[in-house]
Amino acid sequence: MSDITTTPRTKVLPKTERPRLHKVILLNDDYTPREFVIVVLKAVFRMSEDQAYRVMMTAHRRGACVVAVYTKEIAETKATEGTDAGRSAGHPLQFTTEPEE
Ligand code: TYC
Repeated sequence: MSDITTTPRTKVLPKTERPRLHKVILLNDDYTPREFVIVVLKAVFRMSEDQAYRVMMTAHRRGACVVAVYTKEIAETKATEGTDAGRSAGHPLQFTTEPEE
């Protein structure tokens, strides 16, 4: 008779949830020049002229436009950078963030 005992090994696979993504939203206002909004979108969000123009015009026409989605921390940093760029130039340009559904 063999005296080998086996220990059952259960492999616990941790279920890691993906971090919720957050949207950065560009808000329209009546004062910031269109060209300035495009410059900020290109600089902060690495958009092409074309993409930046479309996003700016969508915000201009509809009041707001989703610019991009990131993890919470990055979304908040980018929104602050964009808003600060406007403030530094004397414009009321605003970016906000909100969690994705
Ligand atoms: N509405 C501004 C204007 O007519 C341009 C503008 C567009 C400002 C989008 C902000 O998010 C914005 N000068």
